[in-house]
Amino acid sequence: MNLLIINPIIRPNEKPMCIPHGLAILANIVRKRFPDINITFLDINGYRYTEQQVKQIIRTTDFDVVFIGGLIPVYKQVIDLSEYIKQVNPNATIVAGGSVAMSVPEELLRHSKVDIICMGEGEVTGLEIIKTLNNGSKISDIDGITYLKNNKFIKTPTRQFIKDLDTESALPAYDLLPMDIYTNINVLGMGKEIDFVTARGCPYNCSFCYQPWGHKQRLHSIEFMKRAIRHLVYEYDIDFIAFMDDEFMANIKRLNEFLDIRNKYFPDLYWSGTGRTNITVKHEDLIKKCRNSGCVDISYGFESGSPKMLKSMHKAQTIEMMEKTIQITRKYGLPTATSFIIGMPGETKETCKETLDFALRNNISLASLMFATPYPGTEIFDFAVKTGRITDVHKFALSLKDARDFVVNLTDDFTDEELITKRQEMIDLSNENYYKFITRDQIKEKIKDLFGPLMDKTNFDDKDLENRMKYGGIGMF
Ligand code: B12
Ligand code: SF4
Repeated sequence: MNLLIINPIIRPNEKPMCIPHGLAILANIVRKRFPDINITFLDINGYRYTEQQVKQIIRTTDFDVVFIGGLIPVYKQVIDLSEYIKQVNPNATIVAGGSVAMSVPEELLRHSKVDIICMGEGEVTGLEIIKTLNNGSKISDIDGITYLKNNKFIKTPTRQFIKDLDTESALPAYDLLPMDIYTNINVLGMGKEIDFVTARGCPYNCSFCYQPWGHKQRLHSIEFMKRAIRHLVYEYDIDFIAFMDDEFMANIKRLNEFLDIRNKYFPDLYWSGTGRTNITVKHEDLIKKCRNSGCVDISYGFESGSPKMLKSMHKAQTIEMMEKTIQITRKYGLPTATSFIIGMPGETKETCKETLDFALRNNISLASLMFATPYPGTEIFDFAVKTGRITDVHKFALSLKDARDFVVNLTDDFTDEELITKRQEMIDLSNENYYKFITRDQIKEKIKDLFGPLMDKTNFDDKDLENRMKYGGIGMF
């Protein structure tokens, strides 16, 4: 059997930034379990192939099964690619997974030539699909999938989450990816950098977040992390890892263990992670330890400066926690990488003013102010459907891009134009204030201080600095 795995383009206007973890993990698992299967990994995102190049590769590749996946903004690409694949090879079976498929399964099946959707984690389901297609047995026996039969949706029983990520999942098949491209990003960190995911599931329940992996966090063990980091450092010369977990800091014990192995075995490794204010305010000692253990950035979803909005998002965080987090962050010379949302249900001019006042009071930038976007599978998506703001899910999915792009107005207090103008005004006013307190040279000094000797290895220039400041993250202190 020949398997073609396709990774569509994410954020076409930026350099490819993130490893396609889901698809590359599946590639590794399939080849371990079925060594005879010939795998072609078509990484459109990594190589940024043109449409013509993609078509040519598809035409000239032998395949019986196609695995395709990604985030919801690749919805249109999945539809278009599936059409083309079936033109070239009508007998191929197309299997889609990831949030683009499992958050809108019925729409995708109806509007594309996708045959099967994997409704959850792909490690076990993906293998079962391959096995079933290989030996010609019935797909109806596979748990965790959805498909169309005689124009009716069939949803097989839900598959349980895998229990042990270490043994039931795997590292991505890095050797099938253009690692030179992925490790030369220079947006998140410095030197040769890569992103990595060490957990699934999140204990929280924010109304704008799509959380298919449940509320119990499942973690890779520290031994797995050690092996993975060793592989990345020795095989790919990695200097910097961005931990993209939903909540990298949620498990204090594992975080401590990670800091210990970093200091013992990888003292030259720099890293960034995702944090949460309720944890930071209780564990200042840990933030200090992070800073002394190669951490250059802990990013926080602040979301709003209005207590009312925080409550309605179920953020489980208070304004006091956010302010204390900024103090702690500054105390240890870390950047104030905080993201905000404008336009949630219930947002008013008054709540926007509270957010702006929060930013001005704390001298932070609102560079990462996103539009509330009801991604399918979230609580605010249900709200948008219920209130008639989304009437055609397929059309809506086609329109989805980045959360910096406005798609639908969830407020009653703003017109679309007012909301778009308000966002820009808040970004501009907060930046105007922020740059009164810090100069570009001071920012550069702080970055130098964070990255130490790694700075000398890279060509850090003004363009690089501008880019980092524009998108928030490492560049705002
Ligand atoms: C890293 C990341 C990114 C990266 C890109 C990742 C990539 N693949 O290239 C970047 C930073 C670019 C990004 C951007 C965005 N992201 Co993002 N991102 C993530 C994050 C944190 C990790 C993704 C990951 O690697 N997971 C680990 C792997 C192992 O999981 P997986 O990909 O889902 O794969 C598993 C299964 O889904 C399945 N599977 C996947 N594909 C396939 C295919 C087949 C055939 C099969 C059988 C199975 C299968 O098997 C895999 C193993 O179990 C997730 C949150 C999360 N925890 O997943 C959000 C997440 C995917 N992102 C999300 C969103 C909303 C966005 C943005 C739209 C947000 C924004 N601010 O604009 C943008 C998209 C911008 C754009 N224009 O496209 C949402 C998705 C919502 C949705 N309904 O699609 C998530 C779930 C965050 C959240 N909790 O809300 N993101
Ligand atoms: S936004 Fe972050 S904390 Fe909230 S549910 Fe999603 S992953 Fe968890």
